[in-house]
Amino acid sequence: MEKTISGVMIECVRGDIASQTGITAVVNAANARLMMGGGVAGAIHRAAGPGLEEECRPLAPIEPGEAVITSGHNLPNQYVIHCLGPVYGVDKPEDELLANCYRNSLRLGEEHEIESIAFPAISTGAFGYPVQEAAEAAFRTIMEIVPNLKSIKRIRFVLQSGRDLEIHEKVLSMKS
Ligand code: AR6
Repeated sequence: MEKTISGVMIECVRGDIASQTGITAVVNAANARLMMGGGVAGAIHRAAGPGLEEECRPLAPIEPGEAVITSGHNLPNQYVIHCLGPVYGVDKPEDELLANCYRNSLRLGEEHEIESIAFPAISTGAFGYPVQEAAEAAFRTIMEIVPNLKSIKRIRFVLQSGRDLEIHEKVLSMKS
């Protein structure tokens, strides 16, 4: 599913965040140490190779809501934007911290004049954020920012499961 708002195409697809060809930057649902982890952080680091951890080391630790940028190493993308999502029920206010992940990722993307960016559903795995609530916060934030974007023309959400894809498509379809 896709939707164009203020000249920016926003789309939801089912897939693997580590195999997004044709996308300038992919976003990592990182841990504070910016090291290999499970889920998204495992897939991204495995595909990128050990050079990614090396580049990340001096940038860590990061705080919930913060984002940093590195090159993509062996990924098919020029950049990886690493952000630390909130742990649901622990890092508060979680909706604001999650919104900061999207704000800071898009800001870094604009600073590096990227054309396209792909996000996973940050915080909805190991960090326990309910998918529907996370999708509401993500799209609400993106809709606020989209009119101000200059270089970013495409925002893709990459969901691992059919259920998560369906939830994101439903939430996106209600936004304008
Ligand atoms: N591609 C797209 N989505 C994925 C993939 C993938 N390859 N793998 C998992 N997902 P998570 P978090 C989905 O746990 O909740 C890590 O261990 C997954 O189904 O990766 O922010 C780090 O080291 C879920 O919906 O990120 C951190 O410690 C979503 O991506 C911690 O987990 C996010 O799941 C971060 O937790």
